[in-house]
Amino acid sequence: MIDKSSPVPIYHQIEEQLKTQIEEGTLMSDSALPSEREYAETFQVSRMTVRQALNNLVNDGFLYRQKGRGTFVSKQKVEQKLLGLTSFTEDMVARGLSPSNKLITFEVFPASDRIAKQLQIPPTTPVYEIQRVRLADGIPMAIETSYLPASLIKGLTKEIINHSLYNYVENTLSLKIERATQQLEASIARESETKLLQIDKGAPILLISRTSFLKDGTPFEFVKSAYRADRYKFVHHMDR
Ligand code: 16G
Repeated sequence: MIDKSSPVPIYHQIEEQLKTQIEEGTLMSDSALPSEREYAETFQVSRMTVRQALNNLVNDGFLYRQKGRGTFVSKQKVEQKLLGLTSFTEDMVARGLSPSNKLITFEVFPASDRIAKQLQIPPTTPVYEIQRVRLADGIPMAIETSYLPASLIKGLTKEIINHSLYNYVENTLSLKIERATQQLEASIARESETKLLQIDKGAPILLISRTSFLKDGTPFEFVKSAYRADRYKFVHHMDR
């Protein structure tokens, strides 16, 4: 399995093999890896070489270590294509994952200047503030805080928001969602976020702000989301 005459360093060949096994599911997420000694015997290489390969895979997020317990396979990230304008519910269902929500805040309040500007409404216009933890197969993926003009997105309830906002907007209110502009930046989890996302303080997160518009050009939502960087990656395609 290892080609010692290859110009590719042996630790790199081991890394590639383990990555393939992770991607193909031969090495399942959260399963314990064989010991360095076992790998050294299997690959007929030194333990130092195995350690170097495993260290690199830990640093790249493919594996994680637990003190006194060993090395384990990380969960694969959810790949989000930045192509169409889709909802969280649609994205998860398309991947065969089961979406759920944990509602944190559901209020109506007068829009601040900043939110009014994003939604192109006069300041103090009533807006919903809805904060949800969004989960996939029971694992928290993101905290999403949405602001929606109350006079436009009429009749929202906690029950509706516990399912899909976009489904309600399109199928019940019969409004046509057309486009959105989105910003994506890196950050570090704050105390309040670590609890909701079940991650360590200082863990990396991806911050997204999105303003979405109806067909007639009216902004109907301004959303700020914090995604777990260990569980999510964004992929986009570019034509030239
Ligand atoms: C996505 C959108 C969010 C939208 C939500 C609706 C991003 C960054 N955000 O999470 O803007 O409000 O979907 O989801 O993609 P729902 O229909 O499942 O409630």
